Amino acid sequence: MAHFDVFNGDADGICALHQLRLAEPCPDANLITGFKRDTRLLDQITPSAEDSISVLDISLDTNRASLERILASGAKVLYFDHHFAGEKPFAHPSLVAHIDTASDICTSLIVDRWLHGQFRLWAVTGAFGDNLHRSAHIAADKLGLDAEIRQSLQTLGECLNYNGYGESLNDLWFHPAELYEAIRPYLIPQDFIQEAPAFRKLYDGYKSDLKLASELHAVLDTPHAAAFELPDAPWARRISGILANQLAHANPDRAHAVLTPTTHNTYTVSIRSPLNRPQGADSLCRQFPNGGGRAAAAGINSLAVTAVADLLDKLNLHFRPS
Ligand SMILES: [Mn+2]
Repeated sequence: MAHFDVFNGDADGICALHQLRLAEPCPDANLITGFKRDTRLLDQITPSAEDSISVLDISLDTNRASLERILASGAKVLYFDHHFAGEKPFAHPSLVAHIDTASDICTSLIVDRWLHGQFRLWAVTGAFGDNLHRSAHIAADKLGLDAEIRQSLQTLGECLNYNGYGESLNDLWFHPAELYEAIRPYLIPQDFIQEAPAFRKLYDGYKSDLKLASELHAVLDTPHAAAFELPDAPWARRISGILANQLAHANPDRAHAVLTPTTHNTYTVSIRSPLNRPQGADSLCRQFPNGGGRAAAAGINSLAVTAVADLLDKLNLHFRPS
């Protein structure tokens, strides 16, 4: 009888699993995770009928075929998530699913609800990591946390989230399973922050990557839109996911593009609409092959080098105030 814990390797996935395992320890669980964009994790397991699986923070829609296969084997599945779950509802007698796709909810908050707030400090951390600041503060209000603790949980959430970004596991400071295991002994995040060498390493790495990013020159720089091209380096691939958010918060009236080179001679592109006018990122990205996303945050998976000039022109026009 084996148990599998399958979780997204970002802050939300790690903090969701940690809450669940503080409530129901399962020290022998097999950990299945990956870097943040590696979300087809259920493909990796072939359980038998007596086995059980907990799944956290990966889309049911993306994993539907493997979930059907796993349930057909007779295994039991407990599923927590906030990503798109597909047009058709999914039900099976061996599946217990807690899925809520509201825009102000993340998986750590869904698990917090299920556990009646028993380990809420970790839910606050996960919500900050998923960039849900309002929801994180609402949960922090219920605990009566002061500003200093909120700030440290926000920093931890950002550091855990940052560790999930890269083109492959080689870019990361920690394999997400290793990071989860470093967190596992800690009942409260403040102790992890103060005592764990893993936190120190992550925090120092985050600060040093951010400093390198702050030295970049914009390839487009207007009052309403800016674009930055990162070099082909591990630090750049690690910081790419965070950089667009940081830029958006620092310049809330400006749209931002961050271009990250891939090993296939193309760019992955993150677009953020201006925070104060969070519309248009998706419609801009859909003008390019492999482009899509949400109104406030969208991206292009594989932009040809020859299409960069066109993207910068369109970015500038698209967000020009009318
Ligand atoms: Mn999440």
